[in-house]
Amino acid sequence: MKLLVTGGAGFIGSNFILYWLKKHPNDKIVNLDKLTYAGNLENLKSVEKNPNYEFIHGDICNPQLVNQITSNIDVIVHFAAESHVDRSILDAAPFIKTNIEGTYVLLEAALKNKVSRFHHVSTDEVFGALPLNSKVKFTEKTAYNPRSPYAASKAASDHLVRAYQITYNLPSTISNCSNNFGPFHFPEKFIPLAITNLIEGKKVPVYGDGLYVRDWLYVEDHCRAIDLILQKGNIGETYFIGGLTDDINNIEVIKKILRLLNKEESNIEYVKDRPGHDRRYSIDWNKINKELGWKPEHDFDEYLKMTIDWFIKNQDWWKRIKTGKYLDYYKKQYA
Ligand code: NAD
Ligand code: TDX
Repeated sequence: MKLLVTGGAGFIGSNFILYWLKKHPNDKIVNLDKLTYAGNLENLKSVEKNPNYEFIHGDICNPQLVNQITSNIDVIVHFAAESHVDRSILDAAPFIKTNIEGTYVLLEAALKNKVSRFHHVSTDEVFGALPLNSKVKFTEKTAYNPRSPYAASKAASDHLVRAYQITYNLPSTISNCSNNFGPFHFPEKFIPLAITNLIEGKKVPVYGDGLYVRDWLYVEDHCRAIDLILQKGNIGETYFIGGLTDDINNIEVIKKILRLLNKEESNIEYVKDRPGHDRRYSIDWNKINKELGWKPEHDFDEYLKMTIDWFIKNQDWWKRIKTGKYLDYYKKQYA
């Protein structure tokens, strides 16, 4: 089988490529990535010489390029996106372009070249915010209610994928997952930002009251779920992928990281809240469990520790990122 992975130099895409080549060593992967600030080929050093792996530097918004690459592809796994909520609040334009137009370009090429599967990687953020102190979870039947430019652009891309499936019979599947964490996580996101700031002797910026709740999913569990959806998932279906945390808020997450790094709570710095900050996400992953037999396997505490160890061992990786334009962004965001 030959897969086109878009955004394969990003956090989840690179973890997926490493996972796939290990699990399915006879498959071929083409990685199409624009190498924006979030794309990093260092993540893929261990496979760059693998004859079954090919990297193409390019933009998913380029129809000629995408059409040409897709001509001999069986399966598309679409990760490429602008992915950081705070950046979408500073400037929504690249989110509209890549997440909406880029998905449209890929869908057209998938249709034209008759791929056997288009798998779209989406997020729980498209469903908006749940109240605190409730047991309500997002399910595959929850109505869309995106509240940030990022979430709105991902919602639009989900709608396009579904429309192409219904209107043109494009064989597609969608997964909406919760917050991933693990190796190669870009240090603008909460957990890697906290770990790397603390290692550098800096404080951790916590938005608002810090009582915001996310569902945390170890990235390898996510990759395994996509694998199952590709093997056994039903065309036209959406599957939710969630983790093992049970309503843990940002302050609790930080306190765990502080403990594991032997740091004081005085390293928490409350800063201005994110506009439109979604209070709580919680994912019901019963459908994928019942229909495909998937469940998350990586315990949060254990894999948070593993992730911290990874960041301690791979300081060159993130220290090279936390320079230049990253610092300009950091200054603007946390001014
Ligand atoms: P990321 O920001 O780490 O990586 C995105 C990758 O896409 C980068 O390599 C970037 O260079 C590439 N890219 C961006 N624009 C492109 C373009 N126009 N053409 C080609 N490549 C382009 O993102 P991530 O955290 O790995 O997220 C991957 C996907 O998973 C996204 O679609 C995101 O919405 C979704 N998702 C992420 C999470 C999470 O917790 N990180 C949770 C749910 C869903
Ligand atoms: O400095 C920070 N301080 C802080 O308190 C940052 C960067 C975040 N936060 C809070 C905001 C959220 O409540 O931490 C929580 C997690 O924030 P992010 O890491 O920015 O993730 P989130 O906004 O939840 O979105 C993530 O999960 C869903 C990914 O970035 C998205 O790509 C994915 O769709």
